[in-house]
Amino acid sequence: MNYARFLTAVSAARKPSPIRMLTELQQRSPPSLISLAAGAPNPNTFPFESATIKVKNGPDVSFDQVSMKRALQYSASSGIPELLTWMKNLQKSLHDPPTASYSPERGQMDLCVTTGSQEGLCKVFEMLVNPGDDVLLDSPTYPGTLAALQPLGCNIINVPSDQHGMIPAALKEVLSHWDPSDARRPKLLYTIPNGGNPTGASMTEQRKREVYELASLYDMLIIEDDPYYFLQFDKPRAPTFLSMDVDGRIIRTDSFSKILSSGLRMGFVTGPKPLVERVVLHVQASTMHTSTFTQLMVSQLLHSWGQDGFLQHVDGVSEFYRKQRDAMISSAHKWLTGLAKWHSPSAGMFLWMELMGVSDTRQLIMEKALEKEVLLVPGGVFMIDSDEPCSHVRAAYSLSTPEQIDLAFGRLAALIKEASGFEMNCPQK
Ligand code: 09M
Repeated sequence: MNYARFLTAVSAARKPSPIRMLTELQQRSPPSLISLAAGAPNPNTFPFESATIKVKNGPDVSFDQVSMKRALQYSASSGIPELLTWMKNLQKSLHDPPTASYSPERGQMDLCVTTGSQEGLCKVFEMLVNPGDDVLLDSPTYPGTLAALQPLGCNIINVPSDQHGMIPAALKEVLSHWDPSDARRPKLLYTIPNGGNPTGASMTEQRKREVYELASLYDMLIIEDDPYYFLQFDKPRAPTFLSMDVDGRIIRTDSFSKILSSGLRMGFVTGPKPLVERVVLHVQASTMHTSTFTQLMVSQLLHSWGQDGFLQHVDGVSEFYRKQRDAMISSAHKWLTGLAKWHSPSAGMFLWMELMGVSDTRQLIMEKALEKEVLLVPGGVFMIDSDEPCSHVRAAYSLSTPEQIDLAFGRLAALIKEASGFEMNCPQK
């Protein structure tokens, strides 16, 4: 693949910092090396000495005086080596990416740590999107994506989707406006393949294969934003775009937010080396690196669990959300039959509902819902054009108990009855 074709001028102009290169060299050298090179502070002056973090059902994560000094110091922009190695092995065993054995120029699988997948996504978009570029995605989508993309001045094109995500035939139809050799054809497609935010939709393997084939035909990159990968309720988990990536055109963002901690802010970008390197250069120029302390904390945990322990943990997490999903669906049947329409999600944390007789949910939620003590996200915030009326809402089943969910849907039912009755009496609305 010719990766240079995809880069913005800003990304192509990024150069490694000579000082950071020396620092990284030093970190790989024996302790006998005397370095007067790095401008790192002396950790002996720092106030923190050691730490022990209790882990549920497992050995403590502990920092003695030596490891604490490392945790409090600058580290490599791509991530600490032992965490990168652990994650690379995980990606290989979960996705077996064809690119793992490629040469770097052909798009060898590489990986870097980011401060949440949001940082990865934002930097990937800034690497690839020029003003005026066409970017394809299936709307409604995650507002954090729109917030990162829209200021870049691109033209976002919606690819129709249903409860199984992006529809390949619809993508084919959208792409038919260009010849596969047209220099102005779209370069980029973004999708959330599992437990989509906000729709809860999950793509089938067949759809992914068809979308990948179209991306190959038009030589597009695919951004696979998959924070809900481990929150799939049916096993085996669906094969990922990364697992199909014979060309080296997949950039995958993973997140620890839904399985280890959202506040620690840790995510990963996996993709072709020439592109991951550009993301790392951007990290180097902005945050420098994700917190060394949190990386070491997570790395210690993962090494003590091993892959089996990690997979056991995420299975427990997905089992929790499956029960929450079941509770929400059963309350939806009880209270919202005839008032709303929905598809039961097979992954993630969200139920996407169309409220019948409500043409736009924004006013309903912003003004009336609080009065009734129930809060949901109005669907408009997930749309490319947020001013378009939208009759959907997003309900998260992550935080509330089944009892609270039931109570909330009772309140929502009263709200819909009131609002739809009102709309029927006011046909001009
Ligand atoms: N709501 C997300 N989604 C969200 C949300 C959030 C505060 C976050 C998709 O933590 P990260 O950076 O790894 O996750 C970013 C991310 C990327 N991609 C599809 C996501 O859903 C996180 C944070 C308050 C509300 C939030 O509502 O949906």
